Amino acid sequence: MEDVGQLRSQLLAEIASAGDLAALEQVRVATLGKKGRITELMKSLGALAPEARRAAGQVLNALKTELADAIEARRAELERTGLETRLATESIDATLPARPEPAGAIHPITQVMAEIIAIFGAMGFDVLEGPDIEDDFHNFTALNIPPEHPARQMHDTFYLATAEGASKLLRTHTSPVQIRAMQALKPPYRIIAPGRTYRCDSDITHTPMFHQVEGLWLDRATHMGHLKGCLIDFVRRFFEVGDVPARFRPSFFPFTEPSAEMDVACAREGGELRIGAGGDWLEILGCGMVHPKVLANVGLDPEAYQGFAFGLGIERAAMLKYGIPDLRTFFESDLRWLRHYGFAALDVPSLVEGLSR
Ligand code: 2U9
Repeated sequence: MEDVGQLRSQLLAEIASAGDLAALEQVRVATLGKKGRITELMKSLGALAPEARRAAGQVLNALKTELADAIEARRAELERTGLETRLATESIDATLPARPEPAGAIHPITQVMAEIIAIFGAMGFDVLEGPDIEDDFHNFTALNIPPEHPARQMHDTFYLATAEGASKLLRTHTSPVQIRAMQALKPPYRIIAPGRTYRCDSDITHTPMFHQVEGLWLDRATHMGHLKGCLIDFVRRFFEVGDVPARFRPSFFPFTEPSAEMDVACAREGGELRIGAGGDWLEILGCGMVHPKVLANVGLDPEAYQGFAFGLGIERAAMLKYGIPDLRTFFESDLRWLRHYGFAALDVPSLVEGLSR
């Protein structure tokens, strides 16, 4: 017991003199750890006679508790003085400016979509959105593309498996947005539908997901002249050219009659494309007068209403305007590409009331 008294004084002194948390931990392990002094003593109790074992056990247990408490108290003290030291010696300069955030960039798709919306918005078009997952009626049938129509092959469609059997699909164009609008609204209206579209197609000039803006102007007497004026105005503003020779080439779409593709004059000079003048033509978009059958399909009287529609690919528009050579890079998520072709946030499109006015 005398030895125990001495050991107690010694260990309490070691605990009190531990100068930091690491030194205290060393003392704890050497005292109460698996091979610590107290632990070893506890193990040696087995050799004693039962009476002596009980008495010594009580003393050692009390000592163990006392030492554990002392270690805890010292730990709390060291933590508190450590914090006080840091508060006394370290300082924060609250007047320093914030570190600059890594600057993000607006993706060219987002930028061009905003530019197109700004131009048509200024002409009085409203922006509408619809679901990416569509049904056969809104994506095909209502647009005068019945089940066996060869035009369905123009759209390599992603079909979704459904329990009901009625197939759902990823919209192959944004036209179903206009169909939904025509079912819900009473003409006259001017609407554009920008958004993601999907076709099962993948090569240098096709990605399975791409973006379109389609437009629809429906009234009682909207005609081909309105179509031409509106789209020529759009092209001038979008490409920021004062004037641009344009031509409307007859074409075919099941949902428009007549249908046309719009070309603008351009010049190709040493790999550079200049839009607005020159001896070459560049296809920009498709358009036409809404087919009477499409009007009838949504319950409108084709004798009472008529209007024009158009559609253009946003990636293609971005490539032409900003000289981006490869379609697939739009979706590779390469930050170096985005830093090169992206736009600063709040970079207002130099548009709407810009050069062409
Ligand atoms: C309704 C009626 C008519 C939308 C139109 C086009 C012509 C067209 C293509 C351009 C490039 C799609 O992205 S692209 O491959 N679009 O050429 N789109 S007319 O006509 C409509 C739409 C909705 C109710």
